[in-house]
Amino acid sequence: MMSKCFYITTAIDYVNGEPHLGHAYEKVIADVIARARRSLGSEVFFLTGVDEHGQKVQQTALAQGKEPQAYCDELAVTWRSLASKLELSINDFIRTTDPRHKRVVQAILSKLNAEGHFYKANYEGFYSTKEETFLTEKDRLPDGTFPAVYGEVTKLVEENYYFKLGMHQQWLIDYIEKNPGFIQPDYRRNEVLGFLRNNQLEDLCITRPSNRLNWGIPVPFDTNFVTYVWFDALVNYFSVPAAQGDPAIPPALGAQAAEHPLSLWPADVHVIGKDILKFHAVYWPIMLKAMGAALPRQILVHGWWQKEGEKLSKTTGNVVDPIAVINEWGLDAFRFYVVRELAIGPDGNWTDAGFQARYQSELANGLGNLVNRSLSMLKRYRDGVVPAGNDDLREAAAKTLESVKADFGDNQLQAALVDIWGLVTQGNQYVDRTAPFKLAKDPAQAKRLDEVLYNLAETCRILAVLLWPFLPGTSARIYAQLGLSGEPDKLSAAAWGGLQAGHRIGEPAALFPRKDKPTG
Ligand code: ME8
Repeated sequence: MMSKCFYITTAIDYVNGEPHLGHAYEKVIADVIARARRSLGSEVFFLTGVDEHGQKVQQTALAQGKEPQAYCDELAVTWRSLASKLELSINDFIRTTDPRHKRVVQAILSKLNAEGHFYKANYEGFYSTKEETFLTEKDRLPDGTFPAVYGEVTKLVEENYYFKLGMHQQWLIDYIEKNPGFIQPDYRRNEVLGFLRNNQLEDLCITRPSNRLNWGIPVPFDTNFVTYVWFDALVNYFSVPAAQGDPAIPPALGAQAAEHPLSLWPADVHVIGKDILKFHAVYWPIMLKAMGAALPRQILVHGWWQKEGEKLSKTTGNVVDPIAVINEWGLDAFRFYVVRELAIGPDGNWTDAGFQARYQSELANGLGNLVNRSLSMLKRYRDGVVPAGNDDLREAAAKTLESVKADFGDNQLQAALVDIWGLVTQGNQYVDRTAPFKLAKDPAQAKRLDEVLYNLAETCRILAVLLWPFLPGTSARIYAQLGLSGEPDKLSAAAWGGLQAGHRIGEPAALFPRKDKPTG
């Protein structure tokens, strides 16, 4: 029997955008969730990728004298390398120009068209190329202009296909009301409900005439049109399961035969930013309903980052380059800061001073110091050989494990780090309280020193296991310094008493070297 994977996705980034802190943050939180679920024992499928079609890509490619496909191929390399720089444990990387994706979009369009979900109509109005969206009089500012976010707005008259979205409005309201976990956090769910209750849902224009835009997926039943970018992009979550031969996806929706089919759909979590909530919480569920497919179990909405209290902006130079931070401070310092600083939901503010303060106090002086002094003392006083077991810190470790387990189940990543650092602090306080350096001077205290050294080494081992989803590199280094083989990737290994008397540890080394200079 094929068991259902825990299937988690991120938004697919616009390929022509600049990879920045916000993109890296979203991918890191999704990676931590994916690893946390693996640590809990689930089989996980983690998907990310890039969104490649649309007018902006077509225009920029043309301006650079390139074919859009060649232009996208170059950019996709940058995005893939960001994914590897962040050590994302992804199982696949989708590009919306992949043939496996295009055929699923086309299969869905054909089926929905055959079943009467579309109609053709004339549209007359305003269009923002920058946001790839139609605007109405309601979008104008009091002075009659359109907000700057829309860029240049042009007047258009054109014929297009429309998807009958409006008729599903009440169904969607009922669904969201009955399924409180569907959109999280709660205030985002309330925002969607408020929008749906107070506005008449308009039908969705799902095509663009190919004489205006040809960088898109051709509409299979009318080649004068290409597919609207969002109807194309959202389907990525579905086209990968279809390509993996998922039995939940019927052939009419593009399922392919696969030698080793995977059971993925419905997605367990779509991780997205707050700006694309409407697309995921309104359009996507209605598309799936029309397709006769199950809805994703959760849309998990994160907030937006600023830097030093200002909007991230390439033009003003107010940016955080995740790659530069990682090169200077290490990947785990970056992963730690973003997850510890910001819960999934509210907006966040990156400050260089805050980053350095957390590095110094929580990583270097907190975790790094605990592991380094615990293992160095074991090396110095007992030649690196683990003494017989003792239970001073057993209860503290067990309590931490229970809270972390619960946090993982609720995707409460920041809370899990707070809980784990509770144990780090207890470990450091235990060193101060028991003063092993004094015990070592008194031969009559040899047994007590054994007990203390055991508690410290075992706590370090458990910390490695608890930290694996967040700081996989650090966690592997702690394991190696403890002389343990294998990966600390299963939470079940965090039960007290794993270190055996007589085991010889490896070489202690600083996990987070002290840094005195500011970020550049
Ligand atoms: O919207 N802080 O792509 P995108 C946090 N292609 N997150 C941020 C952010 C910030 N300052 N800026 C952007 C798209 N993001 C579409 C998605 S999904 C089927 C198609 C997040 O490259 C943003 O909220 O503009 C989104 O979730 C992701 O980065 C990609 O944004």
